[in-house]
Amino acid sequence: MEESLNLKNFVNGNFVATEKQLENVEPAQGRILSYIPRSGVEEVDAAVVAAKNAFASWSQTTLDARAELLDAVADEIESHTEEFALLESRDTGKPLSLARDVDIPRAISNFRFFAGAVRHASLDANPMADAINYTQRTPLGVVALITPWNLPLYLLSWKTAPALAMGNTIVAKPSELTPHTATRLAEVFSKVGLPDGVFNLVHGLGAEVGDALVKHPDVSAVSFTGGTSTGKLVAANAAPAFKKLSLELGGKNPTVVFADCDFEKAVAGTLRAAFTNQGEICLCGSRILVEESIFDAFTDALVERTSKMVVGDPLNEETQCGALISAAHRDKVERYIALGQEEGGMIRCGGTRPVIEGDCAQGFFVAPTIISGLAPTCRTASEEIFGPVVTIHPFKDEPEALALANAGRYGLAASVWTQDLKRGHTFAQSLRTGMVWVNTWLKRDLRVPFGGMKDSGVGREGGRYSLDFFSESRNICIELGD
Ligand code: TXE
Repeated sequence: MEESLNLKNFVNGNFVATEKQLENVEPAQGRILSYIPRSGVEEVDAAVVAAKNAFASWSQTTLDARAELLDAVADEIESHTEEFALLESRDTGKPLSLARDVDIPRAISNFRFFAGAVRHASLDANPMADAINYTQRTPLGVVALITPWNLPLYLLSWKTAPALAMGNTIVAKPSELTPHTATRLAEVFSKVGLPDGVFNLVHGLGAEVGDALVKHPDVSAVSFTGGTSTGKLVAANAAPAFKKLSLELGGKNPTVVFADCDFEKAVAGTLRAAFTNQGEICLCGSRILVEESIFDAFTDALVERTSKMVVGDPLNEETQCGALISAAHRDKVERYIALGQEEGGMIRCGGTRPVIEGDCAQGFFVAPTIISGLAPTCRTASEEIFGPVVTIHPFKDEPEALALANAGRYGLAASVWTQDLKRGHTFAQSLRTGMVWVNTWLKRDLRVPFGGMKDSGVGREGGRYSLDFFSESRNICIELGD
């Protein structure tokens, strides 16, 4: 890491520096980790031109050739898993063990999965008595991929793999808070022989680089993952040119626990859903709804388990909860803890900054926090906090649980805990969320649709949904005559 303190953009196969730079802070230590380009319109233009020029030949390569390259990318990342995991952990503050076990392996499988998906994809033919229709899928051109800081490589690979597989060229803009693994990915592309200009990377601020990319006339589609208010801006900026748009935004996901659940399994699952990655995952279960008859016992068990979580240096193997992404985000999370108390809530555990000694003394840590006693409609219980803070609420029966779970502006994901399979099905089907897990959380199958309803976004990613997004489906009708 020390050699690469000044990160560069990657444009047309070359690493290029910019005059202006931004500081990149290591969240667990509160110190500068590296400097990144503060790019602007000029750098965006150069990257789009490179991508546009590369499109003509890349879009003509065979599916097999593209799939082979994706497999080579996966192999290359895999042989450097530990290096990628360390970069991700230092950039985000997440536990190294989590980056090693989840982020990096999932990024690798994204490349392998989409290599396989295009190899095995088939298209429709719709015969008529005197003609035949067949569907063709053509790439879109230059696509902009804008990604957040919570799962940097995982989410970038989730978009990059299908975009390349379908023959598009890319300008990627990672979060300015987590530039490292995206830069390392550019090196991998270079190493495996991806033609120049097919993948370009422009670092910088959202309001500068992201904004210019979304508005660029030669960008055909925008795939964005980030906050809901930024998503609104991106949608407004993309609309005048009718760009294809995929928005994966925020959530305030309910975890619904019925009295007939497997108690131990439900406590463990609720804990995982609440605090994995410091609660900084759009899918985290931050509104815990528990049936009245087990509410006290469940809350006590959850509080006990949460209080024992190891918070601290992400590089320690036993750490379960690392640092939050930035001082500003830590402050925002703390404001919600204060608001929760003003709104009448009781802090059942956490609520403070843990004291961490050594290198991480100045890191942005918040202890995992559970708040009870709040009205389910209050701000703390309905706005996205995106940190290790959850609220817990009792419900009396299934209709009330459903009304509470479906309340609010978001509709991303939910998890439901019950041993009654019929109830699991019917309740899941009545939820207004893009994804529902029953008796589990964050179990991922890369073929299934991923995305949200309401203010949680527009469009679906995953499997054929991603392949559809990154291509135009066209019909060709051939008259066969009598
Ligand atoms: O995200 P932003 P932020 C939520 C979470 C968090 C809040 C804000 O609640 O507290 O969003 O986080 C780029 N045009 N999520 O401010 O700003 C930006 O540079 C184009 C949920 O960090 O949405 C980054 O690359 N792009 C989420 C990306 O957008 C712009 C994950 C996301 O940053 C832009 C992260 C603009 N005008 C935060 N402004 C999830 N769904 O998982 C910024 N960007």
